[in-house]
Amino acid sequence: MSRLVVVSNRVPVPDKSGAAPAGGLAVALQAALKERGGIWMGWSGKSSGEEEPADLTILEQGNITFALTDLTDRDVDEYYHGFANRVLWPICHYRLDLAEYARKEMSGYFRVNRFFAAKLAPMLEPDDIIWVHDYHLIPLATELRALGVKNKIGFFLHIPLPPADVLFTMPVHEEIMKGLAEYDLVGFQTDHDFANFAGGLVREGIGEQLADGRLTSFGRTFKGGAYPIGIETEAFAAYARRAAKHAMVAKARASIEGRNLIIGVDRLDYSKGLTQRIDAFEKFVTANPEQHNKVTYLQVTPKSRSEVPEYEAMQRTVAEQAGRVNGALGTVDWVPIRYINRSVARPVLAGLYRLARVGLVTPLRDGMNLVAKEYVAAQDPDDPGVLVLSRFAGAARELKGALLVNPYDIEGAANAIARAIHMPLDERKQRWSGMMEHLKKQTVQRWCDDFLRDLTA
Ligand code: ADQ
Repeated sequence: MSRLVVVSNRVPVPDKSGAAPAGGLAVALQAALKERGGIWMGWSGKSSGEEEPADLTILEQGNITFALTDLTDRDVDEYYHGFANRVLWPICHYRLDLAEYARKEMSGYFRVNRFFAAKLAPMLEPDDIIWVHDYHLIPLATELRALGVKNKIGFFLHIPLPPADVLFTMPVHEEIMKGLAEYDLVGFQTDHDFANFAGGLVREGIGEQLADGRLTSFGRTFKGGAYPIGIETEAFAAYARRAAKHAMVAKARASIEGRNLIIGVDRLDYSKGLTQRIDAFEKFVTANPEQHNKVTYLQVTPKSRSEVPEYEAMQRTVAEQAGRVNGALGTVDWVPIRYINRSVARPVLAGLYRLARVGLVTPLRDGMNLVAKEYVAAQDPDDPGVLVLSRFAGAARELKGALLVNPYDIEGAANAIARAIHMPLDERKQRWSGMMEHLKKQTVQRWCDDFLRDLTA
């Protein structure tokens, strides 16, 4: 079996005991690496200041080599904070208004990809299979090919791919499309994202789809398709079953005092629709006065990317909004919204999901959204909660038992919360069991196997 080489911006390095870090993606990819042996390469998260970074840091763990590189301050600024997070992220989440193009950041992005390729190429063996992850590294195959690498290279995009009219507002869109065409397999979260990619090639007259489904563009013929990412369903469900014993979960249960719990769990990011979600919750409470003091909305939101100005501003906006709603609706014995800015261990998270009658997952746009899947997996089969899910999350293509909402439609979302709170047990069970069956089949392991099978075929 060929070795596997995974490349991603950040690398989940195992701790000293060898345990994989929490998170299904890390677990699944490490399992694939363990089976085949191989390398996981990426940025260490550290800066080397102004100096060119020294050699790669190499950590060996059984048959897996973790290879980490530092980046200079300028690289971090231009490649990571700059082009990846202030151009590609907003554009791919349909936020043209937030994209900031600076020539130097674009060139920094391509420069760092060239640097990654130069570090990786000497470690490769001729029949290694290379799997590149996410929007930070789109041009990596181009750079590896330029160095003479002939291996099979696959790419998976974890975030959405917008239609041509949005994507092509980006000045370097042609390099990005060409970059994707250098792979042997390009995977997306949903059929919509794949259709946007294939459609974009055709629309611009730079490619076409062949009768067998493959694509041709920029002189290359390659495969593409939808590979919806999953979670470790059984493991997550087991966490949730055991979670009641967890002190923190028991405390949470006691503190909601028999009220219905509504839960939201998201990184602090404008794509997650937090302000619209708080508006919808407020609308739900004001339109249903009998719910006063009967519900608690817990929003668990660790800060992310605080170095990017939009994120810093959002931290203030969301906190102020939650405070305002609590001030307006709360009483001496009831705080309607609990807003927490911290990470929670996975077993605790599973327990909180299970306590919640409603899972509110209402991103304005999301590649997949694993929280939606985790919420479903964590439910008690005898008394499952209801998932209220944005139609603009990739997960909406799969989770047919959810109440689908348009997160921009505040009244519609408020009505869905009310419907979820009042939903009879039979309907809750029926909606939940179909979704759970699906999640037991479409696990993160299956995602990994399907992608690697198609890449190596
Ligand atoms: P994200 O945008 O990070 O991922 P998501 O898919 O929801 O979004 O994954 C977040 C993960 O972080 C979940 O596993 C969740 O449990 C965890 N998490 C969130 N808040 C947490 C908290 N407070 N404490 C602990 N854990 C927390 C990107 C794309 C998604 C895509 C994934 C995977 O934006 O669309 O689903 O990659 O491909």
